Amino acid sequence: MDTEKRAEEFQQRIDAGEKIEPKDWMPERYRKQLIRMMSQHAHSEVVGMLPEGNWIERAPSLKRKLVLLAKVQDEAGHGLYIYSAAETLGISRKEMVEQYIYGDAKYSSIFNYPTLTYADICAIGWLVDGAAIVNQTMLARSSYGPYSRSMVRICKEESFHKKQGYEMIARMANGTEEQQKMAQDSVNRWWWPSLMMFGPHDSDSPNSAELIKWQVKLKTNDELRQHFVDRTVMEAKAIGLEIPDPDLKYNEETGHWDFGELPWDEFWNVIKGNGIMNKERIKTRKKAYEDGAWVREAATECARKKKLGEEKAS
Ligand code: BYC
Repeated sequence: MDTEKRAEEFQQRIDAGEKIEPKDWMPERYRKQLIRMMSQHAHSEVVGMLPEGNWIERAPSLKRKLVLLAKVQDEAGHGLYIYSAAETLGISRKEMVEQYIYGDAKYSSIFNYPTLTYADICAIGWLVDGAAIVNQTMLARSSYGPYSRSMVRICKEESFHKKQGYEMIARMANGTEEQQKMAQDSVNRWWWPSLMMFGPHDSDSPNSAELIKWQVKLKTNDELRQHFVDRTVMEAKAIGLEIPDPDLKYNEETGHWDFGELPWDEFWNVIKGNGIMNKERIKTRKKAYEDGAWVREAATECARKKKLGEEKAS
């Protein structure tokens, strides 16, 4: 069958809501787009451990320390599920990780901001995991089977992360005057970067049209951002925190919250590698990867010997 006919049939399967599985025929561009997006997603989960890991030793109680430790471990797991799902597309984890550490593969802009106070950990749980879950709930219905299935457990865990973040920030917002100030200050700093997680406006998003045609993304960047704003404004109101946007206003006609323009120069600057923490994050990941080389070699050798032993015995 020629490629054009195959592409037509592929699109028909997508339109009928069928999942595409690793051994199915797929356009080369579909494979490439998925590798790009899934590997960026996996890198983000792993690098996302750094800003929060920074506070494990300084969490204010044993309970908070345990919760944070578990959350950070969950993020490592998410990275591993997504790397494994991406490997079904014919690329190795090593290649993906090295494209990121030594190349220019992207990861979420949000992790290039520093965590200055413990309130930032609360705001990350509420806003960053909150934004992630809006995006990932959609990705759980994505057309590529392994990606969508990897999202099921990830969404359950992210939902728990978001709830615990909201519980923590609510407590701070209702705490002492100093705690209230800390909570508000962290919301002021994390609000706009959280909105940036959804990517550029649809009109500036070169990948969206193709990803939507193939139902990798089922909603656009702007649609998801609006959904996040609508639900988060109400949550902020419920605990007495201000959203730092003078243009935020309920629109009776649309039934949505209108909001101000994002600082797009900052967004493009961060994804080009010039954010506050970009260099530090890459340096840390590079060191961890290189320090861990002997572990990977030992594990590979161990698996090789085990397989050899099994072959001899049979
Ligand atoms: N940051 O055409 P566009 C987490 C890039 S981690 C950096 O709209 P697309 C968590 C984009 O890659 C959750 N780069 O792209 C972990 C593209 O560049 P390239 C992370 C961004 O793919 C620990 C260019 O800009 N979630 O939950 O259609 C603790 C043009 O954009 C960003 C995911 O990764 C950005 N924010 O849409 C707590 C979700 N935005 O590649 C929480 C999976 C855009 O052409 N990914 N760019 O050079 C996606 O849903 C989509 O890839 C995006 C972008 C919505 C991010």
